[in-house]
Amino acid sequence: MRSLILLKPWAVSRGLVGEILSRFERRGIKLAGLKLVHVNREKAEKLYLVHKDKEFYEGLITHITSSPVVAGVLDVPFDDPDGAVSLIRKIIGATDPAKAEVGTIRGDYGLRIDRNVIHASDSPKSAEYEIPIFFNGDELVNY
Ligand code: FUP
Repeated sequence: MRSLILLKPWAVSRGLVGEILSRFERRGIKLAGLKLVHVNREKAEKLYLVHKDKEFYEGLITHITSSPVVAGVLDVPFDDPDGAVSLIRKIIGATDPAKAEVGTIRGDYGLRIDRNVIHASDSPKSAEYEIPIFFNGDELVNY
C-alpha cells in the first residue's frame, strides 16, 4: 500500500529530513518515490481541498508554499490498506505536536500544530488522491 508523505517547510529548513526519513526506513517501510519540491498554490489548494472552509486554511496554504518540502511515497508491504495507513499515522503521531506521544515524529520534532513538520495521507482513498498531485506514475519505483 502506498501513501504520500510531505516533510513540511520546517522539517527541511531545520535539517530534519534524514532523521524523519530514517524513522520509516528503520521500521522496514520502503520509499517508492522521493523529491524536493517548492509547492505552488495550485498544488497546495488541491492537497488541502478538504480544509477549504476552515479558519486555518489560508495559513496552511501560506506555510506549505513558503519554502521547499520533501515529497515522498511510502510503500508499506501490508495486504490490508487500512492497517498500512494506521501504522504510518502511528509513526507520525497526533496532528497537534503538543498532544503527540514522545517517540512519534510530531511528538519528537514538532512544536506548533500549524507547523507540524510532516503530512501523511490519512486513508487509502486520500493516498490515491494525494500521490498524483506530486508524482507521475513513472517517478514511482517497485523493488
Ligand atoms: P493531519 O491529517 O494529522 O495532518 O491533520 P488534519 O488533516 O486535521 O490537518 C491538516 C493540517 O492542518 C495539519 F498540518 C495541521 C493543520 N491544522 C491547523 O493548523 N490547525 C488546526 O486546528 C487543525 C489542523
